[in-house]
Amino acid sequence: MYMAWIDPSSTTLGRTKELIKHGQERIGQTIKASSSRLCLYAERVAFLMDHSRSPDKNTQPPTPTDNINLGPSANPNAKPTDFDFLKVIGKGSFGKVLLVKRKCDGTFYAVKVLHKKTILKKKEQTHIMAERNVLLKNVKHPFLVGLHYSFQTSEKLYFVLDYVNGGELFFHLQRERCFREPRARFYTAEVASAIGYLHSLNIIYRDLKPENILLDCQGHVVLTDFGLCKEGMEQEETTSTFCGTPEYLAPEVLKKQPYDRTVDWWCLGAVLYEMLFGLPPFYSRDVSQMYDNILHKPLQIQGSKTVAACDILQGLLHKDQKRRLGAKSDFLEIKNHVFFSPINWDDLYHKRITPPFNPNVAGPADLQHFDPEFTQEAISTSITHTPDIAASTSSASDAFLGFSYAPTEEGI
Ligand code: ISQ
Repeated sequence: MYMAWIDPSSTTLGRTKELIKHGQERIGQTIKASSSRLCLYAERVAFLMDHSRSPDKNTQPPTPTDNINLGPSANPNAKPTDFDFLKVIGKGSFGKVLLVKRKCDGTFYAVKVLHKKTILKKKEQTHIMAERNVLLKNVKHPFLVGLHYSFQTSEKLYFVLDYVNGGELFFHLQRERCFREPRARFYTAEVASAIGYLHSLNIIYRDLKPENILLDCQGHVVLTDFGLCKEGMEQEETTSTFCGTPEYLAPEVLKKQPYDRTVDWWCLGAVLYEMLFGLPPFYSRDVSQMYDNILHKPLQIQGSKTVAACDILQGLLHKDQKRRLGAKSDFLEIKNHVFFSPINWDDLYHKRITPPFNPNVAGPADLQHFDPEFTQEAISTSITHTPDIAASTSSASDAFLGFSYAPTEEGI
């Protein structure tokens, strides 16, 4: 039973208040969302750990020194001391994303640091893991963040990624409230292209939202955290796991019913809707009301949007996954929708379309587009009481030599 609800977005003042409130809530949600993404990452790594142990060791409780199969990206010679750790640019309960500078050549990277221990606590979730791992696949696409290499110490995993400094799409969306159709179309097309590629590798992204969509220095889309995707599922297979921010949950995910790759097309619709209207579809500050809206409320499209935009939103945000746009021939259906008729997909893929907005970053270390909540945080911390031994040869002290930061509570 739900309490009586007056939709504040039905009045202009109400909608403005709602947008402000939503913006404030978003700051908190970015942190929660990061944590949910990392939770997925943890599941994946826990799976890897489970399968990298020998059968007799499988009966033993795992220890933080377990080696993890990081696949072809593993660089056994890399270590934390190779880098100067400069800023926190994202965080969640399982670890952080840090801006680093590699000492040998001065190159900036984003390094995702995950704690093996926290991941191991999630071990009970390993049954939801797919059979093969994204890390073991050669995933490379112009709109997916590049993984340069990875390494581990006894307690942590390090993923060395492209540093993308045009800011979160969400950051720009908050500043401008909403985007006009051509701009929204451009970002949606680049995102769809990346999702189509992941689907071609049997990877379901499943966690698409503005916080996961970054812009590079030219204004092209870069999706992060595809390493957290569900993968290994053939076209007809589904899964019934759940992780994500409620706003973008597809009805089947909410109902804990099996879902498939069409979940990503729902999320694409949710992102496009938010770009065009400034609020997610079915949004309510009351989470149970929002759940109810996602499950039962017909999609409402207000204002002067084109027929093509309304039609693609109706198609992508179809509550029945079997009737959703993309259910029959996946990315091809999206590509061929009239909303994307101005897009030349080949030019898009090759970045021959000039982005509609230039983030104007001064250089690779320019952090102006990142949330100060993250960037102003001192990096670490408890380096003295959580010594981390490089899994290969480095000593505990060696493992921390590269960290040029002030102590905080969690540590890197
Ligand atoms: C790369 N650059 C900036 C921020 C990031 C966040 C997560 C993953 C990769 C990133």
